[in-house]
Amino acid sequence: MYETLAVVGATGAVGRIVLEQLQKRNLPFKKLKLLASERSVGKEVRYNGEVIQVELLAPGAFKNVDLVIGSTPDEIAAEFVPYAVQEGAIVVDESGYWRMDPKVPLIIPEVNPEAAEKHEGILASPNCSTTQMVVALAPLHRAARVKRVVVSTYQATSGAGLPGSEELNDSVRSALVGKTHPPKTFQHPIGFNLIPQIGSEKYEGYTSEEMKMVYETQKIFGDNQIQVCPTCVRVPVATGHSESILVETEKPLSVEEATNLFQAFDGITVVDDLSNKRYPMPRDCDGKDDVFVGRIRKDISSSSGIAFWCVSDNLRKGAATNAVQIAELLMKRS
Ligand code: 11C
Repeated sequence: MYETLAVVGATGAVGRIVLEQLQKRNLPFKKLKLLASERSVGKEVRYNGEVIQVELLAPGAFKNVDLVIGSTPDEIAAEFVPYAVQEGAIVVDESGYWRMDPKVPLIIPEVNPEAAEKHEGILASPNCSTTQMVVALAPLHRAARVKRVVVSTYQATSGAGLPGSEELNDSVRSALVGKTHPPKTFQHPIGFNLIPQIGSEKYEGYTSEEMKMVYETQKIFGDNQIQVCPTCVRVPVATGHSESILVETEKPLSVEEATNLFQAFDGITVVDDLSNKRYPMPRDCDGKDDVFVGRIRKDISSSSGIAFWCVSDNLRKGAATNAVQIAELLMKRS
């Protein structure tokens, strides 16, 4: 039984959606505790008609807490997760810190729910750009085994949290009056620009964000043979990551087969009607929980490839929704 649930980082961009999702999905816990850094302590948050005060994230805060959803930067997760587990809680962590730890399952409930059965107190939710791609690839992988993926991302500024969203607004406003807003969160001004760097240099000219897409995809599918070649780009869009994906499968798939597989998969909505100008766009996916797929077409450069376009709200399925679904999975099994 999970009677007491704690949300860490409840006042952040993702934390707020975690609370919204908990209500929407009506998770069966009895008591909710909200934890955050000193800056947010004492803030009042409304939940299901109740007012809850934010408490300090510190050792001792997890006594009598059964389940935690953590939505914090990596360095905070590195510190609080071990003491939360020591105090007896199970933690669903959204940060990048624990994902590749061999003892920590990395879960997308529609894709690998069985991995949640074996854990030592920590379960991780993947990076937003990985999650939407893996949800989209999952039905193709089950039917025809994915061999290779070439992906280019068009990632929204809210991926960098509230400071990223503010910097987009400031940067666009400045550019409109012929000025340059000095960038702080991003490497360059983001208004009317694209930045082909997310994260720091990590491996052979690929960034940390790009390598997350490689390693996390292999871990979730449990298949280190899947080859992923990513290019991650920050774009001046507030919410909703888009991805251009080219996938090669062991068994070739027709466009019709791929479309049927996407349509039958829980969590995917297909929007694909080029002649009527219908395809997924970030502005239509903002605030929705599904992964949207469109522009499904044959790879005209090879015999075993399918190309498609994939959009999802990075704060929802890419973060809050997936974490709440993991919590829901644990609760259903208890
Ligand atoms: C971005 N994907 O768009 C990043 C944000 O590992 O959870 C999420 C980073 C992570 O900037």
